[in-house]
Amino acid sequence: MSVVSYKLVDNIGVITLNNPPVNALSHDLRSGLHNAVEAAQGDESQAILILCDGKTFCAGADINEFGKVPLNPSLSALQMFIEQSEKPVIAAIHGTALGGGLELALACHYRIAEINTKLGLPEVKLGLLPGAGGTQRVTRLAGVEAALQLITTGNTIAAPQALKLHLIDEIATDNLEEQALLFARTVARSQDTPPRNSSIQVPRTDAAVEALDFHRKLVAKKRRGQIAPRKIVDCVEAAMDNSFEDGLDFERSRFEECMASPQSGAMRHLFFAERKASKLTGIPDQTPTRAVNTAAVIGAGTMGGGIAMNFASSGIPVTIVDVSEAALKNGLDRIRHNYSRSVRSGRLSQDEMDRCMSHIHPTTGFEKIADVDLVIEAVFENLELKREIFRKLDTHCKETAILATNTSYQDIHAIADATSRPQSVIGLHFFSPANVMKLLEVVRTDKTADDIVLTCMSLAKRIAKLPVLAGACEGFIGNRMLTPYLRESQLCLQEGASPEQVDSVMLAWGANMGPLSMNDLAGIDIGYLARQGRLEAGESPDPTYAIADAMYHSGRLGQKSGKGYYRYDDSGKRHADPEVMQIVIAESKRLGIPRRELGDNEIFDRMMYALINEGARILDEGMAQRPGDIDIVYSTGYGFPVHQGGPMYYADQIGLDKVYARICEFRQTLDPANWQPAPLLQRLARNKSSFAEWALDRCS
Ligand code: T1G
Repeated sequence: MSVVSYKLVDNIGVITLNNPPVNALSHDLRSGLHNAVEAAQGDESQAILILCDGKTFCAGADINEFGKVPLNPSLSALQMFIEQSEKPVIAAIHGTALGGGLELALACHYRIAEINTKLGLPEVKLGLLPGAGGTQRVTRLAGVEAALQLITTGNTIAAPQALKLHLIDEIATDNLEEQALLFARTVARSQDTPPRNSSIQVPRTDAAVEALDFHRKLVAKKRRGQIAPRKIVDCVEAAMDNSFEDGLDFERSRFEECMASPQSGAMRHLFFAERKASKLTGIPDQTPTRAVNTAAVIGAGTMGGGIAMNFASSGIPVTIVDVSEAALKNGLDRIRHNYSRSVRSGRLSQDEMDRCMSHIHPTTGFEKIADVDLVIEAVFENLELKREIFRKLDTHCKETAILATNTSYQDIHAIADATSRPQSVIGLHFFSPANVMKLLEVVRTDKTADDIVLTCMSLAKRIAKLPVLAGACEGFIGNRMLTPYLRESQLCLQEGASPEQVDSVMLAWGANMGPLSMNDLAGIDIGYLARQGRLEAGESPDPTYAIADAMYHSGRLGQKSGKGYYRYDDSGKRHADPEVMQIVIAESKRLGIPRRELGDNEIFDRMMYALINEGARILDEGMAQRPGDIDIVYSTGYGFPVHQGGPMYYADQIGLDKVYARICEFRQTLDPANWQPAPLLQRLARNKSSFAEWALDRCS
C-alpha cells in the first residue's frame, strides 16, 4: 500500500498521507508527497490540501533513518517545492504536528488545525535542532521570543496558542476535513498569490536582542552541557540578520553538527529506550489485564499523598487510608498545597484542581477499601509494619485486587508472603516527589502473576508515569546500583577527597548533582538508620560509612537540618563547610587511612564503573529486561544527564574492554572485595561486544 494517495475532490487536489504509526517523514513518504504535489500542478485542481490518516498529522523526520545515507528528496527540498507551488497548499492538522511535521506544515501556504492539536519542535530533546527551516520560519511567523521559547524547550503548544502566534491560520472546531475543504475552496476562489512566510523580514529590535540574551543564559543553566540549545539560539538570531536562504544554510550546518554529535546519539538512544521500556518480554501480549477504576493508598505522608495525586490527576478515584484524622488532615493539606502551587503557576486551572481534589477520599477505616481495584501501601520503611498492613489488606480487599507496596528497599517476597495471595502482590516504586517524577519501577516477585505485571505497566502510562520492570532484588534497579556508587564516594572521602571534589566530577559529566549532595537531599539519617537496622539484625559494622555515621552523630542530617556534607543558607544555597573536612580528616585518621591526592579521573571512574558493574550483574540476573531500561532509570530517576545516554550506554561508548580493564586495575589497587568484575561484563569485554549487542542477541 502506498503511503501517499491523491484524489481530486471537486476543484481541490487532496493528498492523504498514511504512514503508520505516526506518519513519520520516511523516504517513501517524502517522494510520494513530492510526486503528488507535482501531479496536482498539472491537473484542474485550484488548491492542494495535505491531510493525514491515523491518529496524528505527522511526528516529523523518521528517526530510524538518522545516520543512514540521506535519500532524495530531502525534507528541505520537498518544502521548497511545496512553497514554490503556484497553487495554494493547505495543511490540515490533527493530533500532533512535531518537528519535521510542523516544518512541513509551515512550508505550506496555509494551516488549519483541529482544536485539540498539539504543535511543537521537539528536536532539542533528541540533541538536535529543527533542520528543515523550523528555526527560520517560526521566527518569521511568531517572533524571536516565541520561537526561542518553543524551540529551546521542545515543548508543544495547543492550537489556540499556535493561532495567536500566527503558526496556524484557522482552528477547526468540528470536522477537520470538511472545514479544511471549505477553507481550500475559499482560498482557491480568491486568486491571491499564495503567501510565502520565507519572505517575512525579522527586525533586530531591542526586545529581540534582550530575548536572545535571556535565552542564552537560560539554556546555559537549564540544559547545562548540551550543545543543541545554544545552537538553536544562534539559528533564531540568524533569522534576523540573513535572507531566508542564508538562514537555512546557517541552520543546516548547525543541524549537521548536532546530528554528528555523540550527544544526539545518546538522546536518540534514550528516545527508543523509553518506548521499549514499557514492552514486556516473556508475557504474551494477549494476556488479559485487570480493570483499574478505583485505587487506594495506605499512608497519607509525603509519599502516599504524592502517589494519590497521580490517580486523582488522571481522574481515577483514590481513597487515602491513615490511622488518624490528624494524619489525614495533614496529608490532604499537603496535597492541596501542591495543587495550589500548580494553579498559581498556571499549569492547572482552579476547576481542574477542584476536580482532582474531588477524586480524593480520606478515611481511617480499612473496610472502606473492600472494593478498590488497586491498593498501594506507602507507610514507613519497616518490614514488620508493612507485613502487618498486607495481612489487613488480605482480609479486607476483594479477591481480584492488586496489592502493591511502594517500598524502596524492603524484601517484597517477605511482604507478599504475609498474605494468602502472593501472586497478587507487586512493588510500585515511585520516586520522590511522587506527583512530579515520571519514573516508576514496577517490581515483580517470583510469584507475581503475569496479568498483574501487565496491568501495572499499562496503568503506569494512564497516570503519566514511565514504567520500567524490575526484579525484586535488594534496591531493585536504581537503588541497588546506587549502593556501590555511594560506597565509592565515601571511600574517596576517606582516602583524601573533599565533598566538593567528589561532587564536582559528576557535575562536570553533566549530572544534576553529585553523590554527596544527593545524600544531603535524601537525608543522611535514612542511610544511618538502615545501617543501624542491619547492625541490630546481627550484621557487623561497616567502616565504609564511618564518615556518614560521624555526620549523623554531629547532627548533620543534610538539607533538612541546614547542614550535611555542605552548609545550606536560608535560601537553600549550598556552601562548603570547613567543619565537614575536620570530620572527614578525623575519620580517615581514626581508621588509619593515610590521606592522598586523588585525581578527578580516579574518583569518576570508581563511582561510575562501580555503578556499571552492578548494572551488568542486574542484567545477568534478569532483574532488568534490557540495558536501555537501566539507562532510563538513571536518566529519569537519578538526574543523570540525558546527553550521556545513561550509564550502560555510556559504558558501551567507552568500550567494555576498557571498563573491564579499569575494574581489574581497581581490584589490584583497592579493596578486591569491592571490585569483582561482573561475569557479564567480563564475557562481553573479552568478546569485544557491548551491552547493546547483547540486548539485540537476546531479542533475536
Ligand atoms: N520516527 C520514527 N518513529 C517514530 C517517530 C519518529 N519521528 N515518532 C514516534 N515513532 C514511533 C515510536 O518509536 C513508536 O514505535 C511509535 O512510533 C509510537 O510512538 C528535520 C530532525 C508522536 C507524540 O521527536 O513524540 O523531525 O515503539 O509510543 O505515545 O527537523 O511518538 O511502536 O515501534 O511514542 O502516541 C522530531 C517523536 C523528529 C517526535 C506519539 N519528532 N515522537 O506518542 O506513541 S526529528 C519527534 C513522539 C525531526 C526535522 C527533524 C511521540 C508521539 P514502536 P509512541 P505516542
